[in-house]
This record gives sequence, C-alpha cells and structure tokens, in this order.
Amino acid sequence: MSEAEELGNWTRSHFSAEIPKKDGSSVTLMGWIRAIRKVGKLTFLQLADREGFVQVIFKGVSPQIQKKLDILQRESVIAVKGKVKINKTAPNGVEIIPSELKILNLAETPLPLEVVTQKTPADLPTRLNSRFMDLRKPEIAAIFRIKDMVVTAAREYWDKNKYIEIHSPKLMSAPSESGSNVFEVKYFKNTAYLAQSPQFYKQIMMAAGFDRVYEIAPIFRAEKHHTYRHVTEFTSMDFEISFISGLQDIMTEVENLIVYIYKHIQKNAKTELKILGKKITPPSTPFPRVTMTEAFKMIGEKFNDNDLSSDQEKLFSEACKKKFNHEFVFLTEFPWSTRPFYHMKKDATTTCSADLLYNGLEIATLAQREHRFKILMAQLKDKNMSPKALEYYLNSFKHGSPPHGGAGLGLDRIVMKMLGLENIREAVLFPRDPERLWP
Ligand code: AMO
Repeated sequence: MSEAEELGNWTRSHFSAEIPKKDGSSVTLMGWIRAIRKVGKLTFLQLADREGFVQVIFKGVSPQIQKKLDILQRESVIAVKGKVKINKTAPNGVEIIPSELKILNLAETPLPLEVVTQKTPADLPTRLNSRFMDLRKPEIAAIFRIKDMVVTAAREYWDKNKYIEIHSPKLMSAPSESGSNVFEVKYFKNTAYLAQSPQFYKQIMMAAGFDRVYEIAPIFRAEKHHTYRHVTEFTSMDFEISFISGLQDIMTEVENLIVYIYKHIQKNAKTELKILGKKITPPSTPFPRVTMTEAFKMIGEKFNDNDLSSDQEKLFSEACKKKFNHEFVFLTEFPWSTRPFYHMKKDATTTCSADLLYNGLEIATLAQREHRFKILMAQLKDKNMSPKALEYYLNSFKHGSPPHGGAGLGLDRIVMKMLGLENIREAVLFPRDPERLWP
C-alpha cells in the first residue's frame, strides 16, 4: 500500500470550521492528523486544518482502511470522505463518520517538535529551527494571520486616502540611511548595498509629483546587537506626503493609520485574539506628545542633546504610563546631533522629527524633511557627508521638491507590541539575526 496516495478527483468541500451542522451531510476534508487515539475497535483521529480541527471516528472499517489506520502517524497528511454526525460535546459540534480515507503523505517519526504545546514548551531557537511545525500551532499561526490583517488594514487606509503604492530598489549604490549597519553585497564587479530604508526614493517620489506614496517592503540592517527588538531583515511600512505645513500633519496621519489598523483588527481578528487570549482597544487620539527636554525632566535627568538610552527609555515609558495612561506617545523635538541630515531643523539644535513609542518601544520615526536644496546641502556638510554618492537624490531637490514629510513604521514591532510578545522574532516568520540565517 502506498504511503502517499494521489488526491485524484477529490476536492476539499469544507475547512473544519465550516462543516455544515446537519446530520448526514457529505463532506471531503483534508489536513493533518493532530492526534490518534485507539479504544478497542474504535480509532479517533483529530484532523486539523488551517481553520481548526474535527474528530473523525473509524468504527468497523474495511480491511483496506484498517491497514491504513495501522500505519498512520501523527502529523501525516490525509483526506477523508464521510458524513457529518452532530455531537454537541465535540469541537464545532460535529464528528465525521468516514467512508473513505487517503494517506496523502505519511509523516516520519519522531517529530522534530510537538505541535500541541507541552507542559515544558520548546525554547524559541528550537521552535524556529522547525518553524514549519511551530506554525502548525493555532496560537502561532494566529500571530501571522493578525500580521496579515495589519498589512491589509494599512493598505486599505492608504488606498482610501489616495496614496500610491511604490516599489523602490533594495539594491543600492550607496547606503540608504547611514554608513553603519549596512550590508554589502557583491554586485558583478562592484559592491552594492542592501536598502536600509526606502527613504531617498519615497522623497524622490514627492519631487516626481506623486503627492502621497507608501511602501510595505523588507529592509536590511546589519545590526550586531542581539536584542529582543532587533532583527537584520524586517518589514518597513513607509509613507511620504507632500504639501505639509509641519510635523503635526505627519503625526496626525500616523495616529489615523494606527487607529484604523486597531479598528480593523478588533473587528476582523476575533478568532485569532481569542486563541491568543488578547483583547485590544483602539487608542484614543490625539496621542500624547512629549518633547525630548520634557522627557528628560519626567525621568529626573538633565537633557544634554542626547538620545534616550534603553534604560532611560524604560523609565520614560513608566513615567508616561502614570502621566497619560496611554499606550502610545510621540517623543518630539529630537536634537539635530541624533538625527539624519535630511530632517528639517526647527532651530540650530532641534529637528522637526519624532519617534512613536508603543508601550515603551520605538515603533516609528517621523519627520518633516528639508526640501530646500541649499539648506539640505549645508546640512549634509554639517554631518560630514559627501554629496557624490547621493547625487541622484540631491538632484531631485534642485528642480521643484514640495514641502514634505513622512514616517517609517516597523511592522514586526507593531505586531509584537500589539500582541504583547516578548521577542520580535515571535512576530517574524523566519527571523534573521547575527546568528540566524536559517531556515
Ligand atoms: P528608523 O531607522 O527609525 O527610521 O526605522 C524605522 C522603524 O523601523 C523599525 N526598526 C526595526 N525593526 C526591527 N529590527 C530592526 N533592526 C529595526 N530598526 C528599525 C523601528 C523604527 O522605528 N527612514 C526613516 C523613517 C522615516 O523617517 O520615514 C527610518 O528608517 O520600528
């Protein structure tokens, strides 16, 4: 007997969660055997698919089916034809009395990872090594179904607000954010750099007259730190808009986007949130705004034109929780010394830029950009950067770049914080970090 039968003309009639609640209905189901239990002449199979699972009860079967049952292993892939039997105590209120069984692929034993979470769960590296098995767990799959909904919501928001989606190059002739943290790749006889941000291109699109653009794409950072919030490849949700009066317009846009995403998840991810035991409530607007000077005052320290260290960030987020009782806070008026050359300056030492913190973690950077060529060149010089490699970008400011600004939001960090996950790797399908380039 074959251990991998062909599907032939069988087609799936339902996912487990959609099985009609009517005695005697005929169904064809396909999925993985999550559990096998034999009691006397009865064999109970738990058939799992993307939407849940259903119990299939074999009783008094033909010798041919019995032979198949004898060799079945957990996590094998099967297809079953059978009839629905109502049983109020069963999951979904139904059981399946099968008439035909196909083994589509027999799973090897032992399994590299248990799908049903054990008393002592496997550690994250073990889980990531066998991510395909890990992702069969409903509570892990739920994270990525919610991530999908976050992206759907963002796209919907941007589409409704007349943004145009762009796809900017990820292979670059010069680093896109800063010289550090950049991956070099061999590019024929030259060196290319992996994009650290779509920054320059989204700004060029403003000079191109596209007015409002967004991009959802992977970006790469050669981050050496092994932390709970850094990976070397992540998904950035970027947008850029023209004809803004100031940073305020960008902050409002970010708030509207976040609230839209939250409402969408609250409405559409009920099943997933239940699996994860999470509740979410759309945040109220406006989000609190705190200048860097105020932030240092709130933690009782002196502001010396420096960024908050990660310890200070923690203290600040505690202080914010007490003061505002809000999950989000905009940290504004970053010092020029800590920001890139393209941020517009508010005065000699301060920029028109902000970070958005979500329960203490930076999830977005926002800024009004310097769109006046001469000032931009002076700022570049001030940062000791050479205009040569950035000529393609700088040229776009010479011939009509409108006042503009935008933001970059870290999708993986948003999902991590929204679901209260402890490590960003939990929110990335196949995370990349200094020690992990596999699977
Ligand atoms: P920034 O460098 O702050 O800004 O990045 C934007 C957002 O990306 C996320 N992020 C990361 N997520 C996971 N792993 C990392 N190593 C990592 N690094 C950054 C954070 C961060 O807020 N060009 C600007 C954006 C702009 O001004 O429009 C930029 O890239 O959530």
